[in-house]
Amino acid sequence: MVKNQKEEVYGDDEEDVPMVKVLVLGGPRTGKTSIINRYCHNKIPSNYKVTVGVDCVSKITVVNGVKVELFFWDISGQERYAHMTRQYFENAKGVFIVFDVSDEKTLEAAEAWKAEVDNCFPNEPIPSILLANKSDKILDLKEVPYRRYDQFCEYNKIVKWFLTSAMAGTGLDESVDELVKLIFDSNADLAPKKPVGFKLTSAPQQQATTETRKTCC
Ligand SMILES: Nc1nc2c(ncn2[C@@H]2O[C@H](COP(=O)(O)OP(=O)(O)OP(=O)(O)O)[C@@H](O)[C@H]2O)c(=O)[nH]1
Ligand SMILES: [Mg+2]
Repeated sequence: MVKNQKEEVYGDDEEDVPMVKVLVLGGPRTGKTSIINRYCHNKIPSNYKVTVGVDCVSKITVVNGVKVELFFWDISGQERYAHMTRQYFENAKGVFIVFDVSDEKTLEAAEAWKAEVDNCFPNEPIPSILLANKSDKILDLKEVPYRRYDQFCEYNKIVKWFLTSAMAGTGLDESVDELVKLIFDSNADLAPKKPVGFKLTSAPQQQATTETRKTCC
């Protein structure tokens, strides 16, 4: 028999769900599109298909018990689209900067992208996290220069970095959770509100905590 149980409801009303724009930036072929597709659709990366300009994918998820709709803006790393992509920075609340941990040269592009973000938001820095992607290509994780990436983040005013693999699906939930928490910390209007009440639900929980939707803000 399925018993009823109490569950705290935070922003359960569809209208209460905060919408949060997250930029995903970095050099070409570092895995930005793959990360988004893996996180939002659990799709395993396959052949490279360049992102033409920008794309946007959204997903509703729950962080700290709060429902939030994340809009991932996938910005092409190709220089040839640079003239059109910067305008999409507006109203972003958080940033992922991606590099390929198996090709350290891509850190240079990561630094340049972070500088672009800083130019765009000179007065109110927005939370930024570095994703060291393609970690599945590293045979021995002891080879990862942890200290160097810490210093890179410190120097470029990036809060934290995570090892991720769109291929293996690792590090993605953790990095998204962390970014959303940082966004809540720096945006009082988005931060979790007090519970509005209680709702009777069936146990065990059968509802998925995430939904996906492809649309733009
Ligand atoms: N091994 C491995 N390959 C990956 C991973 N993530 C992405 N790739 C591969 O890397 C290539 C580039 O991935 P994309 O996600 O298209 O790269 P992107 O950063 O969006 O590239 P642009 O759109 O040109 O800016 C593809 O062939 C992916 O299959 C990963 O975590 N591990
Ligand atoms: Mg892409």
